[in-house]
Amino acid sequence: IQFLTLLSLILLQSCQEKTAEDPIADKKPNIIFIMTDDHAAQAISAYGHPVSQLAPTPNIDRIANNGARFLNNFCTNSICGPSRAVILTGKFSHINGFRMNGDTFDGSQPTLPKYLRNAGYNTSIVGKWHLHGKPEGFDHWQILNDQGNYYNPEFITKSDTSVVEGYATDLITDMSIEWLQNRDSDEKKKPFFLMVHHKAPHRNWMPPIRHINTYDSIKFPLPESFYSEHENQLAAKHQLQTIYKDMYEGHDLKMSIEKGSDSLRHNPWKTDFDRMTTPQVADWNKAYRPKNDAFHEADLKGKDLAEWKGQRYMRDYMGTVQAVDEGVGKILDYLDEAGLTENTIIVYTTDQGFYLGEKGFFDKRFMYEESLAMPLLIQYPKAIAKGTVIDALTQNLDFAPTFLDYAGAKIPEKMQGKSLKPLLSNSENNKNFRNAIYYHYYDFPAFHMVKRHYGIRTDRYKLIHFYDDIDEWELYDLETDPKELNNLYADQKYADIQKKLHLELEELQKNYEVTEEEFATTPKTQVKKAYENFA
Ligand code: SGN
Ligand code: CA
Repeated sequence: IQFLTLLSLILLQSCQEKTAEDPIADKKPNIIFIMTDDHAAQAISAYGHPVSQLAPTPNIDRIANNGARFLNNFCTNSICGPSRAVILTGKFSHINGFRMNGDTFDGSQPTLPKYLRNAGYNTSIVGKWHLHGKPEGFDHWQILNDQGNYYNPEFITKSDTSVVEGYATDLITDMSIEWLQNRDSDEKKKPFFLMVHHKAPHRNWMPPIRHINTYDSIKFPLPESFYSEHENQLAAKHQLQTIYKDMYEGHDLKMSIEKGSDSLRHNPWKTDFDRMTTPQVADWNKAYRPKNDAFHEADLKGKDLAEWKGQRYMRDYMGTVQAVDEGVGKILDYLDEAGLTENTIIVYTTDQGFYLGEKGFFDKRFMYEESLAMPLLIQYPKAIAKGTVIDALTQNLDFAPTFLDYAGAKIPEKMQGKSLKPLLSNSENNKNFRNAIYYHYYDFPAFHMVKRHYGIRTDRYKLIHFYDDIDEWELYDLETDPKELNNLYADQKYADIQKKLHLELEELQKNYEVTEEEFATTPKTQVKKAYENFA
């Protein structure tokens, strides 16, 4: 007994010492949530895809190296506003009510910033909001007007709306750091929750002046499926988001009308360029004029022209990504200097995945891998081991429960996601986390004309139903066909798997409270008109 008493005294003392040594042991973590718009995992070097190795993102990779990299993180609805609404509520689109970009977010509902504020957090959002209406639950907000612009964007605050001169990515980074620096002494007593929401690398991919020429000498490998004919993929056949067919030659590809001119070809939304200052325009034209002149001289046709467009797209896209990466580096450095790194959870993600020429596409929306996947990197030195790799099936639905869990707050039962904390602390096995994910995209008829669809993805298979003006099922075996080019639906060899997936899909819909109302269709005349409008 004496020995045991001695032992427990030693143990008690070592615990006390540990607390004394570590003054932040009981402190709630700060949370910085950095989210870009349309950043393909293929363009983040931590994910190892070949194109990213030619345009690395060393600062974003710091988060992966310091913490965890998720390999199977997905959105529930691959489009901007809906993804943001899922992140704020921890609920699917059909529950939070924001199904497509034109909807207005019901700000009166309970949200992550409101819960965190109740848990004692100082809350802030800087950058893209895109949910219409004003942000609620934030002590401070400074948001882009609607989609926002790359150059000299308009910012809305509680007190006014004004144009701020500069480049959006740099402005959002600096405003975020300024907010951290300028918190008053009362606010500094609280942990913070800061959402840094970039516009980049969203269309129309305007790089900062310092990166207009960064990738000129790089030839990015274009995906094998660049010229896919979408065999047995009816919805893919009818989309309007093919790089070499649907990109606007002026607005998107910055192609001039003729040699020696700076005037752009098709450029329907002039405000992206017209808002630039005279010096910005001069620098811009100085960089693009020689490249465009060389293009005119080459007089490209057919596949050569398509590939030139692919390269111009990649170079501009990667240029916008470089500025994001620099901004992430600046924030990480600031946290280091301010001694905040140890007690801050830093997340890097994007609102949905994106196409860099796979299947010939740009944009997102489809339940195919590139647009379904959301890169997700999380560091928290106190609780996440360096170099952690997580292959569990996770979703943006899980973010809100995760942050509440780390904040020591109760996770509301109505939230439909699950905390990722057990995965990150290695206490739950990846395989047991979730059997399958559910997806539903609604935004049709709309820009790019991707038809409505819903589906299920397991660790190996994917079943999708495209509906509205069509009624088509697609089935993929991701192990044998990771690029999803071979639709196996109705293939007898897969009959059992297909049946099982149908049952699992129904089960998910039941569990997530999906009702018949979610499958409404559009009058045929309206669809026809939209195809004409967007063509
Ligand atoms: C804009 C873009 C589209 C894009 C949607 C939705 N056109 O309309 O290409 O799909 O936003 O993007 S643009 O020429 O105006 O940029 S989202 O990320 O906001 O959902
Ligand atoms: Ca987006």
